[in-house]
Amino acid sequence: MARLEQISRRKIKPGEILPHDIARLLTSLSSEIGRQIGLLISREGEIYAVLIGSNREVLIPDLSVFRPIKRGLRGIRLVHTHLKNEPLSEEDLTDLALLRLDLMVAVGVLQNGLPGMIYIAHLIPPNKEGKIYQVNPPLSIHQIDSSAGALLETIYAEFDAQERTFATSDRKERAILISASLESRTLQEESLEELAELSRSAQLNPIESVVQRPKALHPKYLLGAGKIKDVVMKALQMRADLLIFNQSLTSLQTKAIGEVTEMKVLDRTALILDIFAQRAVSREAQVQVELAQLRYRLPRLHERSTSLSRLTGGIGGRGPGETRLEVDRRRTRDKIARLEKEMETLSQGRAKRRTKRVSQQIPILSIVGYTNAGKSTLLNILTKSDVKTENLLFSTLDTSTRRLRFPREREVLITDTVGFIEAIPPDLLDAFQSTLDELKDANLLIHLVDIHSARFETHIQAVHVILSKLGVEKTDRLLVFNKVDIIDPIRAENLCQQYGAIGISALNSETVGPLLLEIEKKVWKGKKK
Ligand SMILES: Nc1nc2c(ncn2[C@@H]2O[C@H](COP(=O)(O)OP(=O)(O)OP(=O)(O)O)[C@@H](O)[C@H]2O)c(=O)[nH]1
Ligand SMILES: [Mg+2]
Repeated sequence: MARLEQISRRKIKPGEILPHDIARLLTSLSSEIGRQIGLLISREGEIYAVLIGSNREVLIPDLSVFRPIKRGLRGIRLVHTHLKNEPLSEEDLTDLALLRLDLMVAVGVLQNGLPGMIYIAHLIPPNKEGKIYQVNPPLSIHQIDSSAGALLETIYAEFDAQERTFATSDRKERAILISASLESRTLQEESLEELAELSRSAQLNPIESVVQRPKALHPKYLLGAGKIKDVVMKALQMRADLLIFNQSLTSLQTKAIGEVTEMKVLDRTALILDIFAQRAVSREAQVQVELAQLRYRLPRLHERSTSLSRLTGGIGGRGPGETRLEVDRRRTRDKIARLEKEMETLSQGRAKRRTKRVSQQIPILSIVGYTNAGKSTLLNILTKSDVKTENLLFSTLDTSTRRLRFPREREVLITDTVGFIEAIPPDLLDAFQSTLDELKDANLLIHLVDIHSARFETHIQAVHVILSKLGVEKTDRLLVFNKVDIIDPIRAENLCQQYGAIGISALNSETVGPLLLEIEKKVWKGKKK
């Protein structure tokens, strides 16, 4: 024991991996007591802890006092003995990766208690091959001075350089997107592309996608346990801040995944709600979004534990509801009741406006469609307005109504509203009921489709499903294919013919002539004035 204490007071020169005399002390002691001995050594050469393990492993204490894990390396290395002079084990390498150690070193113990081979592995910065660490060829104790010292320098330099680019490149939270489902890989990948769009719309930076198609979904983590470990390693290596699942997670799953990964965990619904919370401007939109958020959280409240308290602001904790995470179910229910009342008052105003509009007997057109189809752009070009348009999902939450004049003193009201999405969260649809009720007044629905999207057919289907849910499936409809300017003109023509659609580019007023004629035909059904 005295000899151990003697070690712990030693200082190691920075850049030196392990002095010979310490190596010899470690191996002789280890062989005497028949247990592994480990040293945690800081980048500065300080011995932070001496660890005594079993004959097969040493347990590493909490290292959180060292650099935060988000930085490339933790600034500490583990040197430990291997009683059978065996190479680094799978667990050694996992520890290296999960704890972001500077180095993992095993010193083999020979039968006579002298040092055998030295096994060294280290992490490597993110690379195309997705390699996480490098296991070096074993060295003898005599080789360790010359080659090994330089190794540390190189590793530090590489990671420091990388850190500088990370620090300056972007401050958006970095997300790993995950899909685990029994659906085909292709379908999952396509759907993940939309999740990437959603996360960009939420001001996040999607940096990586993980797809798994297991035989059966893991009840606790959705992903298999091995895959979860891969995800954590990837997340650490790529400095990800959060995981976003494309599938709905139960409250227990969110909690379990949060605990094993020590990361923020969101599912698609939470992400969509977050985008809505960021975008809501009018009081009505704010109330609707908050209602949806509270209803989503209500069944999850009893599960609140460390995984949720780790949501320190930022995504998922944003929006008008964030402090509400603190309140219990009853208070949440009270709040829901209060908001529902407020919503009622707000909808009364809306209802009055609606009645007035309907009584004016001006035909009403509604532009409906998948989010980002170009609905607001179309409204703008038809009515020379300036509703905000953006290449982001869900840029519009509030309904706008404008007058559109036709020749012969005819006019219609045309409205643009919130976009639709596949598998729209039911809480959201419920909450937006009063906004979407306006669709019931429409004499004609213009179903606008972004024909440039590879998934336009899925989009069309999703819109049909939602229109039926809203009970307006019987309203007259015009199918309009938008963004024909960015696809091959022949393909555009063929698709329009195949689907009986009108092709336009909402960016170019010269292309909307046929649409206007068709609207006139449909609305006035050949009535002459
Ligand atoms: N190339 C091209 N881009 C278009 C066309 N129409 C709209 N866009 C672009 O598509 C993006 C989305 O347009 P918006 O009008 O905001 O779409 P939206 O349907 O209102 O979307 P949400 O309100 O988010 O549901 C914007 O970047 C537009 O500039 C078009 O005909 N051609
Ligand atoms: Mg819009």
